[in-house]
Amino acid sequence: MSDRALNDARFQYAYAKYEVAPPYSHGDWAPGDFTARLPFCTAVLSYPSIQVGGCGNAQMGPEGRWELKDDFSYLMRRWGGTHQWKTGFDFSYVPFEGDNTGSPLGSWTFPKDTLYDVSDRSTWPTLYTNNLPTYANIPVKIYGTYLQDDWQAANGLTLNLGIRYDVQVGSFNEDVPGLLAKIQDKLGRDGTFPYDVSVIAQPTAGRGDHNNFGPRVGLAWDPANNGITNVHAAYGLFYDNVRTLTNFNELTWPQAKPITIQNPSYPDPFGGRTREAFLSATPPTITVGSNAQINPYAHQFNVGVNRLLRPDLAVTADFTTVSRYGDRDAPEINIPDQVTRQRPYPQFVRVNFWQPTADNYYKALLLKVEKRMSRHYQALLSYTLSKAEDDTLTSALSDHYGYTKVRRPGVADRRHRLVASGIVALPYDMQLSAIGDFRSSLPFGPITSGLDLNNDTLSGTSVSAPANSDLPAGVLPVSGCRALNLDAINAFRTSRSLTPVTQVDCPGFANVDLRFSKFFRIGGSRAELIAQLFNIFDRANFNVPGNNIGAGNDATTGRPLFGAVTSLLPNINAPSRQAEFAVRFQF
Ligand SMILES: [Ca+2]
Ligand SMILES: [Ca+2]
Repeated sequence: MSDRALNDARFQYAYAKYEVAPPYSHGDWAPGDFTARLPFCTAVLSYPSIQVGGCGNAQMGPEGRWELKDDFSYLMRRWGGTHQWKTGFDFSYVPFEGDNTGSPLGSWTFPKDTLYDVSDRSTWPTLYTNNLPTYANIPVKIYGTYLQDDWQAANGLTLNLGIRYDVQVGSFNEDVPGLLAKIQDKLGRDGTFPYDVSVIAQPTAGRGDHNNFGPRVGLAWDPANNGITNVHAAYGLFYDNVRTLTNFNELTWPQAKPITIQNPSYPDPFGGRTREAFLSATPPTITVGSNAQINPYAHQFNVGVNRLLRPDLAVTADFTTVSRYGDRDAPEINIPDQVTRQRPYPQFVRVNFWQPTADNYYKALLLKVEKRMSRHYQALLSYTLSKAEDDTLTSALSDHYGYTKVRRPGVADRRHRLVASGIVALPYDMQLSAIGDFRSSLPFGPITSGLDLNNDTLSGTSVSAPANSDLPAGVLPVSGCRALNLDAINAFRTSRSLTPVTQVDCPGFANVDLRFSKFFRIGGSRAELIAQLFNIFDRANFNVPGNNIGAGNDATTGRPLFGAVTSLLPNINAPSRQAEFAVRFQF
């Protein structure tokens, strides 16, 4: 617009669709159109070692995005220095629909790898579930706007000041009756709640989150203004998107009309009744969102210094903290009163209630020494000291009734990580490089199998994996390889005539790769011969150890399987030593 002002306007349209089609159908259908898919469905038969049947988990999920974005910047030399002002807005309309075929012909769980035999009770199914196909349409409007100033206050001193405002409309199922009415129009069925959920107590009258102001400040300072030392610090408040896929359950349970029967009769689980007749006599399990749900938000803080020791050698130290609040917890709020055993809402069985009480914390110190390529070699050494914690509700503590908020290690918490790499340029166009990656152990979450030790009707919580069942008193979620209470674990094991655990494996990770290459010139083209060795020390990098406190012993070693590693880490580049040779031509 001028030599000081720049405007940048953009528009985009994007479209994506996930298609999980029934096996061999290669099908592509509109979401909510189940007629062509249902003939592919059979009942699901689950045996301990194999599952057969179903609808192939068929799901159709188209999502579009219409985005309009504008950024305007203006350079100003006044007010004590140079200011680069920037402001703009970002608007997106995101239509998103999705469906799920469910298990309309039912799903049976059998206790043995044996066919059902009417005369052998040990082959009878233990569980029957049935969910009808579901559909939801949750379009969202996303608005963002900001103002920022990059202010060069003096030579070597830059300040960044800014504020951003974000709001998402539609991301909180704000209008449940309206959304259900749209489903009714689309499917011609089940668009209204068959049960009145307005009886569930809500902390606020309406839904939505409109106070998402995010201030940011930053500073970069070169004290001598000579490029040798740089001190920087920054703070910001950031807001996360709510993923609408996670909002489906509040709209789909009325359509799914879920049925769960323990120890069902086979092959007719309803005992001669129709599905509807069976359902009408059974209180449902429902999902309700709290009106107080918000966009999760994070306070991020960073301070650090870089310094050049020599023109080719630099050191960096950075300290970062992230405190993130308001993510979704889903406690079951209809557990019986501990004394009277009455459920607060007797017309329902379980009431899964989404509320913004899941928090997490991360802090890290990063140290780095970097030597640029000179005198035929370069090298990098970086070390990270970090701690990740989750602070969420769990019902797994057997000495507490119902839910308790517990701060414990995050599943990806690694305390130490060291990465070293280097490249040496050899004569005759040859090059040798190596990288080593060393990490301390991950934590793991001790579990038990389906136990309700505190009699709150919940055998743990599935919200914060991997706590999926009540833990013995004194054992905390995800405390394996951290503050594990082995005495409490062994008290539990001894009471069940299991061998006490004396050793818990906490595998670290170590890997070293080597790469050699030589360049050739063949006429006018160039070739590179490459030899790579991965995991040169043939190190076995194990996954976290067995976590079931009630596990028996290894048949060979006699050692309890709890605390013993039995498998390698998944998805690692080189589970064992590997060599790779390649030739690359450039022409
Ligand atoms: Ca907010
Ligand atoms: Ca329990």
